[in-house]
Amino acid sequence: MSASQSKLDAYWMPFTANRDFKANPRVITGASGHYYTTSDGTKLYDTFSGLWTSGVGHCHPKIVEAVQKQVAELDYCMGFQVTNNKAIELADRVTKMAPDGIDHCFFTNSGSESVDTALKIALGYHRARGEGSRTRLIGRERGYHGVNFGGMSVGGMVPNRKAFSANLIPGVDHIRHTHNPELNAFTRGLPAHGAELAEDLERLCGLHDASNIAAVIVEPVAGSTGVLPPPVGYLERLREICDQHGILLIFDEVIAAFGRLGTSFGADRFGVTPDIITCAKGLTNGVIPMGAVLVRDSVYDAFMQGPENMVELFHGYTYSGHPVAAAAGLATMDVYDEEGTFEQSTALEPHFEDLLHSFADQKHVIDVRNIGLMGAIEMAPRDGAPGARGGETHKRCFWEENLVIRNGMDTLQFSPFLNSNPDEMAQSFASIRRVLDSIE
Ligand code: PXG
Ligand code: PLP
Repeated sequence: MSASQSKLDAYWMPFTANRDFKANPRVITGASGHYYTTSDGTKLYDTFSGLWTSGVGHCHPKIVEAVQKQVAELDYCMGFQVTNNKAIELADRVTKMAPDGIDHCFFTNSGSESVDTALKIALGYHRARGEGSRTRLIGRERGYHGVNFGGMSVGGMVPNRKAFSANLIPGVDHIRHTHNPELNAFTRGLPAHGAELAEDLERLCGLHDASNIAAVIVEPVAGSTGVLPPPVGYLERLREICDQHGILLIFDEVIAAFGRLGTSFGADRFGVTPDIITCAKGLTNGVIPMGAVLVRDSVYDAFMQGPENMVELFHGYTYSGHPVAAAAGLATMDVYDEEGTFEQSTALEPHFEDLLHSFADQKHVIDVRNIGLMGAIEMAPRDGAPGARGGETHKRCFWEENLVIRNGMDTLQFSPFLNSNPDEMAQSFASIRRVLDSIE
């Protein structure tokens, strides 16, 4: 083992095949705009804008400057019983962007923490209103809600759950996922078939009685499990059923929020307003870890009862509302406004869609899906070796085409920069085509 390899051995990498990676590491040492650089100075185009995080590009000068200034001015301050000016400003800013009636914001440090916070808020809300029997939480198959125990339990990603099966939180059910390639393969935008799958929520109301159900959590577009846009009418129907039965609807917008769908929130794109929105990633352009849970007034107000000297929600993180993260968030919101980032995203969508769907007749490709600047090209798995084709594509793009792409098994996922240059975007897909042309 070389010296540099043994040093690498200390680092247990997240969601990575560690031994395979360490045999031939792919290490990034810098970034600027739409490119990463490696230690030998190679520039790599980033087709995933970080990990769905960095919509306005890496090391954006305005955000870098705001973070540098803030860290020298107020590095940290406790968030319990006192707070800082930047957290206050960011909560105000983000709730003003949110759909009408969603006027309160609780800060976390990640998407996973946002999800677990949202689930606790949902349970606390019903209890505060005297409906403490509402304890059941409903997720959806093929949902991803992070890796903490609550989010993993309502999530529907089998590999993430299977090793922890006996320890998932109790009282959770799942409605069926909406992915139906037999009817919907190669759809541009929202699939026509599947709105009726929302009725699965009615089935669970019938099974448990709605008086026992607290909340339903879904991603408006399932991201990590391969970009699954909601069927036409599906989210509307979920909203109706929730209203009918007093169930809270949570949209997990860790990916969808902040321009990924061309709007401030996925809720705006689909015209369906949930009761709670979770977000992270684009909140700070990925520069400093931060997440948030945005709630309707009626949810917040339910907690603001009882003696005024008492803590209303026994929950919070050491770094909730961290001033440096909040400063990064404020600068990110400034950039979104000043550069018209969400309009840029909307303008790029047809170009991105055409590029993706030009792979429809590529060998191995069995489906192409997209909405906003979220896209997926799904390849058939090799016989007896699921994931091998996608993994090889990832590595060959990196080594041969100087391109960072993301694969989930044999599905290539794309999260282009919201301010991508259309020519660079086209070149990145030409590189991927060269690789796919020669892959078995
Ligand atoms: N909810 C959703 C909808 C997400 O997409 C999380 C929660 C968890 O966020 P944190 O910040 O705790 O990771 C996410 C995160 C992928 C990929 O390949 C997506 C995520 C994370 C890792 C990989 O699509 N999304
Ligand atoms: N574990 C211990 C021993 C702690 O003292 C704390 C916080 O004070 C935590 C875990 C939670 O850490 P955080 O607030 O950063 O999530």
